[in-house]
Amino acid sequence: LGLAQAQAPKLPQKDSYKVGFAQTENNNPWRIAETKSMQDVAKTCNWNLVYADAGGSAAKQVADVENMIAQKVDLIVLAPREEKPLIPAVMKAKKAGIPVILIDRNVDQKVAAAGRDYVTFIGSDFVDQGRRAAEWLVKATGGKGKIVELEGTTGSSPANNRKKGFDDVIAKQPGMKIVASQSGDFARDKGRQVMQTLLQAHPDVTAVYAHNDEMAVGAIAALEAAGKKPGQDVLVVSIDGTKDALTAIAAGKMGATVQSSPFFGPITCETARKYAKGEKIPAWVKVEDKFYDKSNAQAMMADGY
Ligand code: GYE
Repeated sequence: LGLAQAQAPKLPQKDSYKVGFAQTENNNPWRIAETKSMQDVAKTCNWNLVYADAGGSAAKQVADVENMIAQKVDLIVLAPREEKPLIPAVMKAKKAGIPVILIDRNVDQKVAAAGRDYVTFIGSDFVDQGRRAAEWLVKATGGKGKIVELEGTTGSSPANNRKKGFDDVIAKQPGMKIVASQSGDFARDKGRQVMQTLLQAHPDVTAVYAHNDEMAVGAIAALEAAGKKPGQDVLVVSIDGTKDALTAIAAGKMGATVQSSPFFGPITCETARKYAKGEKIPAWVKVEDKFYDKSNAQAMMADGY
């Protein structure tokens, strides 16, 4: 029985690295922008990138990481689809002496720890994103409304925490109620379908909070198909900052979106370099996010992807 290593594996200083990037899925604008950011930085950071797309399957993503371990990469950059199922993959990499940097989504903090099992988590404050979305809605409605919440991928850190941040703010509003909260798996057409179904049970809904822009855009389509005017009859707020969302805000169909940047390439390169030099890396490298509403969506269109 070997003693568990107290610290995450080190990254030696080298001119170039073989880096595995285990992506969750690559079928929407946010993921495509993130993948491109990693591929672009691979050139300037001297990375030979081993890329794998899990296609929306945690089991496939675990196998992808195992493959990278077998290929003896120097570093694994992992965007863990869900909080719990990816932990065994993180532990296997640790056992093989390969450092892991988590980007964009986190793993369960009750089981795995930054600095001990993986180097760090680079990403947004999802609780705060949910809070900011709720605060916008409270202000826009004067604290009134029946809300449908479209949740992200079940068991993922952004879905868990975006729900927490939003629900906590709404719970303090006596005039507001979340009438339904259901997963749309962060996907546009799923969001549309779930919204269509929920509208039948709750035709009097006055607001939609979607955990990402893809589901918000899907919900807008469902609202329009049901003869509602999104942005007027039903306010829509979400998270990400995609081009489609900024366009919907400028057109008055969507109220606001909290940014969640997908551009992890440069910050991941910088963090890996610092780690190789032996610098102390914080447990959480926090990404700061902007906020888009009617006042700036048109002007900030170039931020979109
Ligand atoms: O908001 C969503 C994507 O993990 C932060 O995942 C990311 C989220 C992002 O599918 O659009």
